[in-house]
Amino acid sequence: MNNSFELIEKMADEVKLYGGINYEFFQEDLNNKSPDLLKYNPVYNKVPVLVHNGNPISESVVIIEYIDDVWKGVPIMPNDAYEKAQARFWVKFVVEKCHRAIFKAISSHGEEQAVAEAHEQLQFLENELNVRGNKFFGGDNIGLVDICAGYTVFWGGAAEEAIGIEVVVTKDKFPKIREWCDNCINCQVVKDGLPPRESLVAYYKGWFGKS
Ligand SMILES: N[C@@H](CCC(=O)N[C@@H](CS)C(=O)NCC(=O)O)C(=O)O
Repeated sequence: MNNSFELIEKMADEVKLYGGINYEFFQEDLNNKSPDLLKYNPVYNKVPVLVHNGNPISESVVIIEYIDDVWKGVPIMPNDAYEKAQARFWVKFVVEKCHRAIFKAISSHGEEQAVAEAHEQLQFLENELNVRGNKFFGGDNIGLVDICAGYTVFWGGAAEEAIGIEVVVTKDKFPKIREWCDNCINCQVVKDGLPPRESLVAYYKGWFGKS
């Protein structure tokens, strides 16, 4: 592993899935980016970046797939080619549609139209989880879609709590999503990698001006 910059918080969970892999975590100050971040991710200048054997790898999903390719211990991707394609499809959907819509609904403090748009996207996810009927998206073990849905599963809920609304992932409207969120949050490797919920809620209170 290299010197002053490596894995960001998101990646800690993923790496921990493989328990026993040695890694160093470097917290990046995004208001004062380190020379290493600019060197390792010159295209986007963003975290996360994984540096392995001196080689930088950027973009969360690319990093997760790389980890899955290199450390075979606990598979994150399905073996079957069609299931793998499905996992990639739903990751793209969750990141590009759900996360954006949820963020818009929360940052508008629950504005009606924004919430309706978020609900529209989440309904697709609810239906898919219902059809699959698994503990995690792909089966009994946490996988790519569960990991990439972190914002929906954990961060979004903390942000809602910070501004005192419960509009997006409600039990009444989306019971399957709620159950899935709870399964993910209660998974030990996720618990170990997450920051304390109170500190996240406080962070969002500051961000949304409700402190
Ligand atoms: N598509 C990227 C997004 C990464 C991203 O947005 N990182 C944020 C922090 S969560 C960042 O580094 N922001 C700093 C900036 O935009 O200057 C990924 O999935 O890795």
